[in-house]
Amino acid sequence: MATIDYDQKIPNNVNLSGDARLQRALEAWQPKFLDWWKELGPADSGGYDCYLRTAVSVEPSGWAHFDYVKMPDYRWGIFLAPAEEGRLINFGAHKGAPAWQDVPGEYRSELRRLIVTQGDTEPASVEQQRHLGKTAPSLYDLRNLYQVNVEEGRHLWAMVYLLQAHFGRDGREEAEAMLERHSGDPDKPRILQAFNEPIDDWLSFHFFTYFQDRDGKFQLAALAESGFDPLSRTCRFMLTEEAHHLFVGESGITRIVQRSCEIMKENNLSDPADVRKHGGIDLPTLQKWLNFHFSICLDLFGQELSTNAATYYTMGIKGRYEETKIDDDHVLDGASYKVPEIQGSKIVDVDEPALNAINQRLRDEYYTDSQRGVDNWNKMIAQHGIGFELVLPNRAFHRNIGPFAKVKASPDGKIITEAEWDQSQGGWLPTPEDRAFVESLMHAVTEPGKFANYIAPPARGINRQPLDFEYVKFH
Ligand code: BYC
Ligand code: FE
Ligand code: FE
Repeated sequence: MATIDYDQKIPNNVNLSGDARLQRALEAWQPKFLDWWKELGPADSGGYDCYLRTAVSVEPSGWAHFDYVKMPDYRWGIFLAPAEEGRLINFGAHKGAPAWQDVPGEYRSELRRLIVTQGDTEPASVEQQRHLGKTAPSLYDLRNLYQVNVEEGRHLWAMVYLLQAHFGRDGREEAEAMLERHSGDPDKPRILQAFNEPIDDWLSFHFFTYFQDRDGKFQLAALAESGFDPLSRTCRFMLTEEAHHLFVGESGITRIVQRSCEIMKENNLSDPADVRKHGGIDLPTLQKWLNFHFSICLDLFGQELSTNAATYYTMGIKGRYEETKIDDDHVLDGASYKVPEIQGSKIVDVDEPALNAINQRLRDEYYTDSQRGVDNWNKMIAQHGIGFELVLPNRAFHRNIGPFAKVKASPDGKIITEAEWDQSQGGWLPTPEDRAFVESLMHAVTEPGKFANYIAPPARGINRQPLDFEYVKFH
């Protein structure tokens, strides 16, 4: 079960050759995927040899193989985590029953909707990041970008497999539609708003992989609890790949913070304008990017009170984060959870039925997890003797979904007027001038072992290779 068959057109550990109809359907979709990759995947990357990891097994020990791969020749495949014998549905109305191996007919449309929403984000992120390869701050970073991109492509395969294997004709139609919606397309945008924002500079990329891939971690973890076993197994394997994406984001921001601090110390600077003159990204600018990316990601958890989420939970198709480690009845009858509400000019936490607060609970857990990296960045700033702290903005700041979408709030959580917002937002979110400045720093560095001035080298290379390893070979 654990070995992956690479002799097939589509590498897989799901015995695809044993299901001719499904194999045909997926092999018919494959060239469409490749056309999409060539058109909307990483720009101008065709023909580069890139030092990438490919999954060769789904065992936690040693599943990755590293080698040079030409970008469009990456072997996108279908990999499920090993089945757990006797796995049960662990929450909701069917708690205690055996996990479903087939789609339960009465929950078909809800399950399809979750899989489609999850699948849609994967190619969206590749589209958002498609121009970054031209301005990578090093070969090491370029390789990490491409690694993330090919794995997001594989995550699309993961969801398309579920659609084609379990949803018949509408599954095939949804698989086509995944390649028809495009990030930022005014007529056919991606489903979730944060996936329609362009990611055109490397500060945005690192915040994206820190914050937006972290939404991926929490959503995939909630789907990994699903009573629909194929979805659970798919998500469990995706999470092992996701860990690297989060590493790229966290270490990327750490390196940018480090470099900004070094520039300040070496030149005895305190004025952000001077940091910019020395080619560094000043800390207040980092804070604006943080405010933007974190706030749009809070929206990805849906409404604070959601009957959709309650329904998914009771059906047993989407659970909570680490559902089985939670000490309660896993049915949530009569249970309550604190949910923020706007009362006049104040934000108050009120008790609401826990079932309706499933999205809010996941957002709270995301908030706590996001804080960890911020604390580490602040430690680094303090170690340089600099008096500045990065902070996560309040959950009410710059929201587009839920009750906070109707009001304006400052990053510290005060409800303010439209006029106050108009006056202050330039100090909180990236302005066109800020974006132009950050873009002015974006130049490709292609000499092995060299890094752009605004970002420190990483602590170590990839797969124990040295920092001056030729991670990407151009031809
Ligand atoms: N934008 O009841 P609610 C990843 C809609 S990231 C636009 O709260 P629900 C990745 C909503 O559809 C992980 N619309 O909704 C990361 C609903 O519409 P209807 C992606 C939104 O369903 C980086 C209405 O508002 N995976 O993998 O409970 C790189 C009411 O809202 C938004 C998933 O998201 C929004 N932000 O919650 C690559 C998991 N939010 O019914 C990849 C699957 C809500 O009124 N998705 N709406 O027409 C879900 O579980 C749910 O769809 C959501 C929304 C949690 C997203
Ligand atoms: Fe993904
Ligand atoms: Fe990811």
